[in-house]
Amino acid sequence: MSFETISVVGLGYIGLPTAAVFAARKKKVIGVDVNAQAVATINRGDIHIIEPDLDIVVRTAVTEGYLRATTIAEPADAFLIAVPTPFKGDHEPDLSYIKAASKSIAPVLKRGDLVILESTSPVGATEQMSAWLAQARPDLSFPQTLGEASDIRIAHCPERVLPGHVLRELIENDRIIGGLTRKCSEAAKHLYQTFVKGECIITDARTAEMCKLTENSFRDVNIAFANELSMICKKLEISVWELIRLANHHPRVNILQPGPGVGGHCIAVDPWFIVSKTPDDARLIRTAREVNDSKPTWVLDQVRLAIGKFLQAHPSKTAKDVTIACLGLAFKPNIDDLRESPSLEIAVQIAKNHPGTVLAVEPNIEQIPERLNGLAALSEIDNALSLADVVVLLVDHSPFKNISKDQLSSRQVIDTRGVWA
Ligand code: SAJ
Repeated sequence: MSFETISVVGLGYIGLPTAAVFAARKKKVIGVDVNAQAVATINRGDIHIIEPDLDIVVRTAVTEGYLRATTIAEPADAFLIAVPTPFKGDHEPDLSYIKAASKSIAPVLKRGDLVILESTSPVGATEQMSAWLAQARPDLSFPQTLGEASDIRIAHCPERVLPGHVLRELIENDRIIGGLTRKCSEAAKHLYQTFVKGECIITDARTAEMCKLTENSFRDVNIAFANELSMICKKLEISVWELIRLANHHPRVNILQPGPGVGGHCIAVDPWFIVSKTPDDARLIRTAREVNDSKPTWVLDQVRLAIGKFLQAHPSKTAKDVTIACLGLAFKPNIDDLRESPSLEIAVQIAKNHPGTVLAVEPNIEQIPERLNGLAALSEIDNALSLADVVVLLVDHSPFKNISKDQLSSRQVIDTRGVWA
């Protein structure tokens, strides 16, 4: 079993780093993406996404000739599919990108090839992908019909890396590998051992699919618990930050931190893949999603209350005279990633509804996001604080931790992250 040429389909936040680490192990890597601009960028040795150190690894891989990108699939010994799996309609998983990726590689598949689905997927998606491939290539045999003797090997190996730490986690994390047969799993394990230093653990495809969904649902449920506590504590006039700190002194309690809601592409999406398959049973998982999704609305209520309090203390002023500073727009601390960010959503809603000035502070970006353009101004921390009557802290970026009590005094402060608690 040898994999000399590896094709990675989908060159985004997971596919590109994965392609780059294979290339760094001197494998010939063909990256495939439908985005011609991204392909051109990569072939120049540049990157189109933001991830620490990825630019250096990609540049080296391209310059040394190990990584090349293209819009049309080419023959390879192994194919890794790392395309998005968003949801559509009422939180139903959208597998259309996996279907399109399967169609794109089917014509170049040959006997002995390995196809791995890396995209986070609902249970059954790997079997579905295999069925799509079989449909497109009736001349080849697949595990669902020929088992261990099949021409093509199929496995699911979910990515589990943390944005911002992708290159380290890709190498160090353990991998769960679920083949449609044992031989499929063994082949995939052999491939990942090219660069993975963590353990490569074999299971079946459905368990591997569910494992990834379970990890992110576990985190979502735990964040929902913290978020629910924050709303309860507000009513009971208790500091949730102190409460959690104290409760976590118990040797078997480890509560996560409340925030303005759950953002990003993963934790706010994946639990729905469990709910949509088993709606009657996944009650806690669904409720956790609803609790976390409702948190931005709760924060907006707190902002309204704070404006009210400010106006009560300044009877000569109207809402038009109130300046609000929103601190942080990213979906989590110390990154510039605004995708599915509850903080950005809250800032947009404030800016749309507040008749006075709204200042957005986001130290990790240089341009006001499109959704805030014309509604709010991007401002430096000190400037925003000197002008603000109401301060809404939305992300615990490191620079916000240095803000002094003086800079906040006589302002209404909503600290959704407990930075100044
Ligand atoms: N958050 C809180 N409170 C907390 C922790 C997180 O409100 O105590 C919020 C964050 O602010 C953010 C959201 O949750 O808005 C998600 O952030 P995160 O750091 O928990 O996770 P992601 O989405 O960046 O990455 C997750 C990781 N999964 C787990 O930790 C179980 C990562 O390992 C996965 O690879 C990734 O999802 C993925 O791609 O699925």
